[in-house]
Amino acid sequence: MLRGAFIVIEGLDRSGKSTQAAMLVSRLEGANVPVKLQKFPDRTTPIGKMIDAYLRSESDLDDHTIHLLFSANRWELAAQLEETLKAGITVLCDRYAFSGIAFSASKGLPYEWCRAPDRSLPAPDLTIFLDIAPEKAMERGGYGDERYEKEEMQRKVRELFRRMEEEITKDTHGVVGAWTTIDASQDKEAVAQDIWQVVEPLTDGCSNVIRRLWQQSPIP
Ligand code: Z5A
Ligand code: MG
Repeated sequence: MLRGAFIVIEGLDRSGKSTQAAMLVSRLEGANVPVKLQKFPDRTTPIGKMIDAYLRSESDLDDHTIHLLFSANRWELAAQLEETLKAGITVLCDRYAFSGIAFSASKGLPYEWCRAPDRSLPAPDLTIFLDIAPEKAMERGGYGDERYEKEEMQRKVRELFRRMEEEITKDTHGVVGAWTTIDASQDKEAVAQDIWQVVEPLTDGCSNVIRRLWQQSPIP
């Protein structure tokens, strides 16, 4: 039996990640592809609750500490994610390690330091980056009250996502899987159509072993 595909949706705030993730789940289910949606941060776990309190400014944490908590939140769900893939179920993640790097590095933490804790996590087969200008994203009801939801921060985050895209395309850092950038300023249906074009080839499942993020050797 083929394993499920591991697909990640990334992007700036208000780029439509959650909207597109929900639309993609419906489309996959309609095509009889078993799929599990996983959101990061997963605010339901004990670590996720600490992250939630931080994002809502109910607690204050050192920048390094919150970065490691975001990564720990992925690690605590990594084994379950792998099991799901091996059971033949496609996993769709709404944000993943790339958000972790982009947001923490935009606060001034060293890029390589930010990347380190996520090394060896399951690597996605495909990352879909929803690209939108921060000023355009703001028109979608404006940013909310959480930390990071500021135009200047979003601008820096976009630059960091672009750096990752460049490195991944050149394969500078080893395994990351495929990366595709989609214009998220289009209407919802047009974005969904662009996403389906890159996802459809993965709907039969994957025969290759699950790789590890930023590492050359595969998971045994
Ligand atoms: N963070 C981090 O620092 N480190 C990490 O490791 C991780 C995350 C994983 C919370 O994340 C914060 O955590 C986030 C990054 C940081 N901080 N910021 N910024 P989150 O994922 O929980 O954040 P969120 O609150 O869910 O953000 P976003 O708002 O995710 O937006 P979205 O999911 O991309 O957008 P949406 O909810 O689908 O759509 C937003 C609105 O636009 C909504 O009214 C839609 O109806 C509308 N929309 C959607 N698509 C369209 C189109 N195509 N046209 C017009 N309007 C649209
Ligand atoms: Mg969202």
